Amino acid sequence: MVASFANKLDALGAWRAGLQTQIGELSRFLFDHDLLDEPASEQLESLAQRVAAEKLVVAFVAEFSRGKSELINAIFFADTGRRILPATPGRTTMCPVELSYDPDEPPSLKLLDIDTRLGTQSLAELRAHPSAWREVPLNVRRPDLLAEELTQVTQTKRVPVEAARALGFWDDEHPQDNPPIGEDGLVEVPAWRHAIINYPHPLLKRGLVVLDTPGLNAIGAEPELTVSLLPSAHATVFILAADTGVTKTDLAIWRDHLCGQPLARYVAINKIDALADPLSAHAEVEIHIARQRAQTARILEVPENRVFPLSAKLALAGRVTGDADDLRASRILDLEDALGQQLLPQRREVIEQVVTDGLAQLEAHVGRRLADRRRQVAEQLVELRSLRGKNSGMLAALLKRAEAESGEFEECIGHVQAMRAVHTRMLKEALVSIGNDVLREHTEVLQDKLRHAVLNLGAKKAFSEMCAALRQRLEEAQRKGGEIQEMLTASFAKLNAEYGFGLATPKAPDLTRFIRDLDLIERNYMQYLGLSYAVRLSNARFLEQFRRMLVSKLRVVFEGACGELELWNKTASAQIDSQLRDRRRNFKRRRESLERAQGASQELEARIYEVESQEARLKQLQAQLAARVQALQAAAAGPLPNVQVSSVTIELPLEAQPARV
Ligand SMILES: Nc1nc2c(ncn2[C@@H]2O[C@H](COP(=O)(O)OP(=O)(O)OP(=O)(O)O)[C@@H](O)[C@H]2O)c(=O)[nH]1
Ligand SMILES: [Mg+2]
Repeated sequence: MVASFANKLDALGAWRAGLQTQIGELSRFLFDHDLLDEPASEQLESLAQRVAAEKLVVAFVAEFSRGKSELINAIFFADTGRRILPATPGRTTMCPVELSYDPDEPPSLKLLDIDTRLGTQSLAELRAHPSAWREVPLNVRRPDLLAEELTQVTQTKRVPVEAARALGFWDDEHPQDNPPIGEDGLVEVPAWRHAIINYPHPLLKRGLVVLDTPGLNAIGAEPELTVSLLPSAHATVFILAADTGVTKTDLAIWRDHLCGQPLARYVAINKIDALADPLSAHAEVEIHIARQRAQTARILEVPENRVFPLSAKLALAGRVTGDADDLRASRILDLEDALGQQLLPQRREVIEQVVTDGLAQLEAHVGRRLADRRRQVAEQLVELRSLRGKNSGMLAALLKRAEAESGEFEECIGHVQAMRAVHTRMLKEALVSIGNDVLREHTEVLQDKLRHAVLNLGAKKAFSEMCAALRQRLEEAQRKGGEIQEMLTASFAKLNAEYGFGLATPKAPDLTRFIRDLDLIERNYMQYLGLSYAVRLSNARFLEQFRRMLVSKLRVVFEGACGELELWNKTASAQIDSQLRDRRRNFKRRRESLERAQGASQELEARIYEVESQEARLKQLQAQLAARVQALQAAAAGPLPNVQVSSVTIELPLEAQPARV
């Protein structure tokens, strides 16, 4: 059988877990051999974090009732033996639902009250405040209770029109989209703004995040969903229904939210089972499906091989009851295969690059330390061997010389301190150009311009001007990093020549990754500044939320760039500390050797033997390090392991449940 998406994702997860184990082992190895200094430890930690944090976000987007929740149930939750996410006719999922797994927290459903929209805090900010969420523990061992608990994502409440307007669910300009007013004078609005399900599914454990969305064209859709969550998803599955075709509202959602996105887009034409007709031959239905597929591809302007006619209902039923015919007829494997074959290799490449870059940095840093230690030991050996056969007068003279040299060496401290002062000042200047204040300043200017733009005509221009200015700041920081590198190269050359250091400047810091991230944010946010959003942007609260969302996105980029620059500098200057320590230790050893050699000649031989074995050990250590780095690199570049389908099951024992869909 062709491996399903779940199966492939599991393989990616297993591969990543393997990388994490190897990173942990490498860290222990360095620690055991006194090579895990602060920069090395930070480099490894950041590598481990990036490998672990690489999430794969797949969003399911569609008009209401197209079968998003049912499709998620069929792909991810069939092994619970029942329907887990509520999927019923009509509007069901009332707020965006994020399914993910954080092992530090118990399985739970977290719900954010819709009234938080009245404040200015963005969803990203509220995520950091656990008290803002209502937390419901989840019964993961009892699928029936679990499904019951999850029905809360469908909750609504009735409020006066005024409250609905304040929450963004009532728009006087588009009365046709407003919810009907009941006899009590109230209208129905969602009870929650966002839901997060923390669920120990093997795939979620391995970094998959699934985003189920409520029908998107509904007015009052969470702004953060449209400007932040969807654009940052790695893939979206857009769902149509075979019995309705591409409707006007489907098309509006596609154009407003998915068209032009630089992400992987898949289109599912769901509910093909509904086309079965006792009066038509099977072949006729097939022709109809093929025609609909071609038409959909043409209307949405996507390649036909990205359009998948399927039946989520048959797929779920087939998987739950084990009916292979139903599963085959559902055609769900075609979509799962495409997701697995196109999406996962992409994610894998990103992680491989992270590992390659991280290892290159680490190897350069640790390799330099080891090479320097070897050089020291070699010099010591030359000196010790030259002592053979020397009389005590000569030894005393050598001892005196060693002491004098040690004194001269200590004079380097003044130079090192002077260089440090310059270095600190330059680094501070580089960091200031991409600090938080700069970000705040620029976004406030943007907000001001947006507020005053007539019908937001100048919004796009103001936004792209801000992005250009921020890009310049990053480029400036990059240039300043280059200047620091030049300064360090000159100072290191001087210290090496005058005091016998073996300092080498690491390769200049590279901030292009952050410039690329900024470009992506620019592309994603740009579409929300067009005329169709003008009305919403003229609302002060929406504008403030927009700014906060933007700032939190930009902050990640700028803080990342600051962190990279700081780590680079730390790595460069940590060399001095470790070499100072090594040099001092060496002088001390030299003195001890000479004192010992003054005693008996066996002592000198014992010392030579000791240093020789030290040299052999260092050589061995270098080889071991190279082998470990190579193994990790090979693992990162290697094929994904073969994982059996059976591993994609819930690990917690489920109580026997009758199969029920
Ligand atoms: N016949 C048929 N019905 C389906 C299929 N998939 C979903 N449905 C039905 O369509 C209805 C809506 O499905 P949901 O999964 O709730 O749709 P949704 O897109 O999540 O809708 P909202 O949550 O309201 O945005 C339910 O009654 C499902 O049983 C399918 O493949 N075939
Ligand atoms: Mg739903």
